[in-house]
Amino acid sequence: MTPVDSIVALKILVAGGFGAGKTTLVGAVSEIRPLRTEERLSEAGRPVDSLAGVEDKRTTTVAMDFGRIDIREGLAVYLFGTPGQDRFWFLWDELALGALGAVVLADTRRLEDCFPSVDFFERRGIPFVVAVNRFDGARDYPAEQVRIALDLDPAVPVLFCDARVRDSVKEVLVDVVELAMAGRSR
Ligand SMILES: Nc1nc2c(ncn2[C@@H]2O[C@H](COP(=O)(O)OP(=O)(O)OP(=O)(O)O)[C@@H](O)[C@H]2O)c(=O)[nH]1
Ligand SMILES: [Mg+2]
Repeated sequence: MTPVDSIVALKILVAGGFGAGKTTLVGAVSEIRPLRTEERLSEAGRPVDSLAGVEDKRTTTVAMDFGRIDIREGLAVYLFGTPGQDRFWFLWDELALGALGAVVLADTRRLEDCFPSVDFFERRGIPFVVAVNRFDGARDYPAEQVRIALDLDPAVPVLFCDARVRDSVKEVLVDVVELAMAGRSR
């Protein structure tokens, strides 16, 4: 067993637009019971937050999601999922404190919703990957097209995942961890 003092813990943020699947992703991969802060969506939010594509969605994250996974022995990842609604932007700076990397979850049916997340991490120099969450019925776009649409730096990896599937999410996290570590050793 790895001695406790040699366990490395990394903080990774999971961001992206409203309803992109952030809470789903943290829940799919976490080895502890994830902490959730879901509140019911109200009628008042209907004109503001589009539910196109996720019509069954009943709740939204109002503070954060929290989960943990051991990527390999001695390397733990603490996952912090951000709230998707714009009115919770004030929480982001605090959530981002100490984050070594991030996943920007994208839904190709409304790619523009992840612009603010991309912008946030670019400005703060936090390494991130863009992970396209493959929703059923959404058109598949090649990674290069997603990169162009989001005007991403060539160094930003574009990946594909299913936020509901543990192994798929784990692969994304391994890539973020590698990216974060490469950045730190430079
Ligand atoms: N078909 C499909 N549905 C998904 C997938 N990921 C998430 N969903 C569904 O999409 C809806 C939104 O998922 P959430 O995980 O709540 O999204 P979120 O990004 O946390 O939402 P906010 O916190 O409100 O921004 C839920 O109804 C999920 O069941 C996916 O990969 N495929
Ligand atoms: Mg959520």
